[in-house]
Amino acid sequence: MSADALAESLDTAALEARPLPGGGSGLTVTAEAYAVQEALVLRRLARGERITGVKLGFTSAAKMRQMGVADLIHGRLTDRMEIPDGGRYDLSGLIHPRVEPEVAFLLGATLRPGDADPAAAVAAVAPALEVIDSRYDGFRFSLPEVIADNTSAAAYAVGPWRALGDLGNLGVLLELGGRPAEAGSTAAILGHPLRALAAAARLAGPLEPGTVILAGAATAAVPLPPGTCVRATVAGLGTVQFTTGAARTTTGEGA
Ligand code: OOG
Ligand code: MG
Repeated sequence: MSADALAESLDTAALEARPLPGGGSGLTVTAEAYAVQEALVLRRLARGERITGVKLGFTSAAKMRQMGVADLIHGRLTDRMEIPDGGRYDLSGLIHPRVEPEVAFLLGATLRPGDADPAAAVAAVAPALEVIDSRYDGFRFSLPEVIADNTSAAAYAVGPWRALGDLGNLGVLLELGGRPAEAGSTAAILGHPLRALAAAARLAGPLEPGTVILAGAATAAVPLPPGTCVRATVAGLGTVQFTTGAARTTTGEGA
């Protein structure tokens, strides 16, 4: 299948909340997978969406273990994916959403591949939540397939921005309905979240001022239930939260 045809099938799977079988794409080459991702993102832009940032995936051992892959990947974020901090997020159009706690960077200057001091381009940092919703049945996919699927990106929320301080080893807590679901440390993100910044520059740069960069989940992702307050706290950085609305009405999930 051509990149455009694969992008169309992933786009339709997302729009209709009907997953595709993983392993069926025939994709094996990373560069081809990114070409599909680009075609998929272009379809969103053609619908009037605007790129807001970049996300990294599989920057922590917890995520690599959970998903059975071992390579850094990157995807694009758009304005349609934004959930306001403290807001409500409707699950009805989703397949099998999961949520994970992250750290977000906001660029104040252009970040270029190979920049000696990527932190110098950072205007602010914040706790973040990412919602992922693989367009493949049961979240089962090859690495090229998840790249093509814009790295499972579905939505994200960012807490209050604050000046960049030492992010090396901050406690990370994910709570669902007031109960702890996952706990970890920012050190799980490539050993230090600033490494994710350098990786974003290398893989997706140059990145313009105003770009949001999600550094990748510090813990495994957990299923996102309806009618629940979801909160991530990063010690010293603060808290971000949203409340989920209705679940989808049709079933599309695999075993
Ligand atoms: C892919 C997305 C990975 C992260 O933070 O590691 C990711 C997936 O797990 O389906 O966003
Ligand atoms: Mg993520």
